[in-house]
Amino acid sequence: LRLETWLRRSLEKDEMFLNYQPQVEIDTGRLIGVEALVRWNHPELGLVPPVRFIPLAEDSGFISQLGEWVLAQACRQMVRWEAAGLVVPKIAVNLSVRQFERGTIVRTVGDILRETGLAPHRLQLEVTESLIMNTGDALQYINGLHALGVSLAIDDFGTGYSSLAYLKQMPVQTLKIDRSFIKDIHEDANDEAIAIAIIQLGKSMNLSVIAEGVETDEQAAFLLRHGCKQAQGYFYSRPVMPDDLLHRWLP
Ligand code: G
Ligand code: G
Ligand code: MN
Ligand code: NA
Repeated sequence: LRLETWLRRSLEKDEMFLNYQPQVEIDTGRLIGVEALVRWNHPELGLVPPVRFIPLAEDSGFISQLGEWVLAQACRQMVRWEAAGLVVPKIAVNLSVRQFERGTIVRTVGDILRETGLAPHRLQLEVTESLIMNTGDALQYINGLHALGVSLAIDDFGTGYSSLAYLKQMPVQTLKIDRSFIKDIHEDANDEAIAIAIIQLGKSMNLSVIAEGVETDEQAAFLLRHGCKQAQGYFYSRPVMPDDLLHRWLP
């Protein structure tokens, strides 16, 4: 497949880059972190969306290389922002199930933290419910990552099928409410009920909860009213280039 051949060469050709989307504390608007999101700028195709190339990278195994590159790049960027006077409290990086299956994820993350000098508590790894439920040794790897001092978030929470009993054993710190529940939160009573249930679950399990895909003031106000203190979405900022983040958030 042509796209796959191109994808394999994308890193050496320097075609991949990261965007960063702010995560904010709703009531103060304070920057609490960023999520790193990979972008592929292909010379002929232009910007190829991640929904097209991430699954391809996962199927071909290239995701291991790409995932390591993303992690290292994200950690290096944190160090660069700090050198420029902007302390971003934490950076969230998405992990794919295939990066777990190789069994080397704990060592890889440890190596990257050492090489880049980023303090482990400033890195958050995002995993999905399906990654946790479908990886045989998920608990072992998650414990290993936790022991490194990084934090873990469950991405797209509510869309998968995680057993709450299983979740309870995991050293996870954050639930990310999937943006599909936020989108129509004012029109759809089920979405509203689900969002409230996730916020309550987070509270009772002592986890922080962040809402994804917040696009309006009304959505943010709703979340705050129901006890969700953190949000991410176009209402605050799209994913941006590192310098844009610097200029917008430098104190
Ligand atoms: O970035 P976008 O705005 O389009 O993201 C689309 C999807 O691609 C999301 O599900 C996101 O989690 C995923 N994605 C973006 N960057 C990465 C990455 O670095 N690694 C993995 N595994 N997924 C990513
Ligand atoms: O699956 P994951 O949550 O990692 O994916 C993040 C994806 O959500 C990225 O594609 C990002 O560009 C997108 N995104 C972030 N904020 C918003 C938003 O407010 N609205 C919509 N529609 N998408 C968003
Ligand atoms: Mn994510
Ligand atoms: Na998500």
